[in-house]
Amino acid sequence: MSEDLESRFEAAVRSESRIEPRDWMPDGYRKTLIRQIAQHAHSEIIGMQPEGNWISRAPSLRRKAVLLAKVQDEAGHGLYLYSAAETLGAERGDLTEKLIAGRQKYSSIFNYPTLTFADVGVIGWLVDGAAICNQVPLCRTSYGPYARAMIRVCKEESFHQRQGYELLATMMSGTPAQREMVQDAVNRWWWPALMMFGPPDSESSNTERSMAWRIKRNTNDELRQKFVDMSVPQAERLGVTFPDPELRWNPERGHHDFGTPDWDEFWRVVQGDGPCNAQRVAHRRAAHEDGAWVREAATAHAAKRARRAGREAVA
Ligand code: BYC
Repeated sequence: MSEDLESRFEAAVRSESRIEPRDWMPDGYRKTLIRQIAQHAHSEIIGMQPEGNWISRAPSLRRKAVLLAKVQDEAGHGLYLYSAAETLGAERGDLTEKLIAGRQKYSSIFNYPTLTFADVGVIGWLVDGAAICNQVPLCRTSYGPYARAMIRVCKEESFHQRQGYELLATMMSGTPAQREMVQDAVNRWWWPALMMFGPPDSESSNTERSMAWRIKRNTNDELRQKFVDMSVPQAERLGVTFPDPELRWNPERGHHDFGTPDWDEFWRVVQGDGPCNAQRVAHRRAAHEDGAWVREAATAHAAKRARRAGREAVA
């Protein structure tokens, strides 16, 4: 019986059918999805902090409104993703507890500080740009609710990327000090953006299994290369450079060659020892604790409505 289920599942994955919440799935598939989707959801929620830092100091009302809307979109992405994880039997409260206890990860990129307003533009351009590269293929991931959430997320992320690029283009047509500010932000964010795609394929423990299940559709290195190739002409157009002396077009490969990110730094950040890890998690913990009364009130209200509906059904 279980062999039957397993071969039906494998055939569905091979034929590019979607696996839906009520379908049978192997335990490892379910666990891998919960791990990846939870990490993704946590990234969206923690990712509100670095940019949120600039809402009260945005240089104009227009920039403030745009930034507010973007940060709010990230909260929405977190909600779609926690909901997708719930269809697999995970509980959102439990996932949040794991995040603030340091037992689940979130993207390394959000452990770096945002020092100037140019960082807001560079996050939109490069961080959302990397997220798009990573997430467009996930619109074809094998698990239905995750794939459907990704379609909407990607539409919003591409809008975010354009707002970042537009902000930077405006600053680049400003004063020399503004141009320097943009170049400085690019210098600080370029390597961490490349690290968003995960460790090199040779060190990625999950890629092979996740690709066989069609949860991941590309390897980490394939997506990193795509991101570099996509970003170089955009940087030229903006008038900034990337801090990598090895970056150059390779006509034989038809791709850009580029240097090696500092993988020791990556693992330090992933293991909790980046510039802002402690601050990010402490802020999330405080927000969770401050929101306890809202959750209690919402639960009590839902319970009361359910009791009333029950009484009415009996009457
Ligand atoms: N940071 O075997 P690997 C966004 C972990 S936010 C931290 O390659 P996998 C946005 C990895 O989890 C962008 N940890 O893993 C929001 C694994 O550890 P565990 C977030 C990382 O899962 C606001 C170990 O390293 N996007 O969009 O096959 C504003 C070995 O790695 C990182 C997503 O989450 C990292 N960078 O592949 C703007 C997309 N990289 O779990 C933008 C969905 C790796 O075994 N996620 N690790 O303990 C993915 O596509 C995959 O999870 C990854 C990693 C490509 C990230």
